[in-house]
Amino acid sequence: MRRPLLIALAVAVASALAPAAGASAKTITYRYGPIDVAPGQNTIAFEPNDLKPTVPGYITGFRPNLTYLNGKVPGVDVVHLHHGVWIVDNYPTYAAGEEKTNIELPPGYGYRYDPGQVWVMNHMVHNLTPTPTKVYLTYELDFVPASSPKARRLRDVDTIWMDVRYGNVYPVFDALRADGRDGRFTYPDHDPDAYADGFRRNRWTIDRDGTLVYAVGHLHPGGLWTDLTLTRDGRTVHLFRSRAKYFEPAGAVSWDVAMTNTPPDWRVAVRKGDVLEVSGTYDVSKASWYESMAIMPVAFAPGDPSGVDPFSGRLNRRGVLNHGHLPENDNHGGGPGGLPDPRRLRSGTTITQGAEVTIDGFLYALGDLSNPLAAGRPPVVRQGESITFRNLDDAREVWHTITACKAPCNRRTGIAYPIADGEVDFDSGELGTGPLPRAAAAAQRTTWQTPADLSPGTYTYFCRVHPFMRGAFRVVPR
Ligand SMILES: [Cu+2]
Repeated sequence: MRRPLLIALAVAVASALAPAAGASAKTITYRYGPIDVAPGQNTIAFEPNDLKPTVPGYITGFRPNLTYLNGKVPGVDVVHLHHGVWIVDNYPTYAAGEEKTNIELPPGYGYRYDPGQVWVMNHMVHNLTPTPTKVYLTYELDFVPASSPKARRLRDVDTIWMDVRYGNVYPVFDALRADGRDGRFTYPDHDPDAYADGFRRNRWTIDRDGTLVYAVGHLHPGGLWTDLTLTRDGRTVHLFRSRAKYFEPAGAVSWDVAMTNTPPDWRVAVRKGDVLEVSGTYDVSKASWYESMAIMPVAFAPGDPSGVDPFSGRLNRRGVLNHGHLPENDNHGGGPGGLPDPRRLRSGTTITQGAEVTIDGFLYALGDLSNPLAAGRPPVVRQGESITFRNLDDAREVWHTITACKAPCNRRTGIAYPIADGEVDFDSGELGTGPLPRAAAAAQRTTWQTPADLSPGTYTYFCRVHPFMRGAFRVVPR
């Protein structure tokens, strides 16, 4: 039932470095790394991972985190685990994003583990600052060795990786204010081009009878929920909505969030031929969200007859909050900062058509709000013309964006500020190049032109990758 990942993975022979598991259930903690995090890093890595149990058994729980070398958890506004996926024999099996969801299978189930499995660590650690650092990716496994009496009472589960962009190394979509309905945007429903190639990436056809026992969603800031449905003989039933619970005071705008997972008694009887489908819904009333995700791994117990028929039985659909507020999400930002209001700055250089503004050393060459000199004044462009931005930091594999944010866009950086809430939406994508899949987040170009149809006014922007980077430009009448 496992679908191969549509990417080539470097396969390495795993050697056992992990502590041996004893005869009874236990918790094992692994520290993967240290990972060298370059200034501004936002790259995707696939690396062999030997940090796994040495004996066969079952994994019943999985809790990921990110720490500095001294064990301290970094602030999410400084360095964060954009995602970590534990790929087992070429199939994504355990995963975490910045919301740090824990997997806790209901009693009686376990992911079957064998030391012969080839594990690959797919991680994307994002450094939001120009300062290099080192981190560990940590994970705690609840492990039941096969030799333990408890193991005999466990049923096997497999992961069904439900993802609205399944098969993409970097499975993202944009949730834009302009595409929403009443402030909400659902992917794929609200994007007519979502599956223009005919591949319904958000669907999976069940290939054996069994029972679904656990599911939890993964979203990015702005995300509200993921939905899982099942279709049989033309009838569709809703199975579960994994909701984002925001601790963030400003609402659905940051990583200060936890998802709900299925309740412990959620058991869905499925038959061969049933079609599962996932979607993700974002709040686009406050901002546009670029490079968003909607993923919902499901634990499936093949052959398990204990589920209830989702069409006729009583299914408990009430979600359980996966965890509480995390202290590393405390810097919300948005307070008064030291930057000027660019609307009050004198005009800078007039850009003639074709001239470029470079980005070098995390600085916009013209109009950077942190630059107190004349070059910090907003460059000027005539209505109908464009400014071309070029990212020179690409040479160091640092990628930047020019993303509209509401003026003055000069307040203190935090996990909830700034956001893509400009008067008019514009976004350059991550300006950069590089080898795939490592550089999949990069737009594979280093330049971008401002829209030529902007009305006169001062436009403020930030870098989505490094939100402390702020800038402005000015459009004047012809
Ligand atoms: Cu940047």
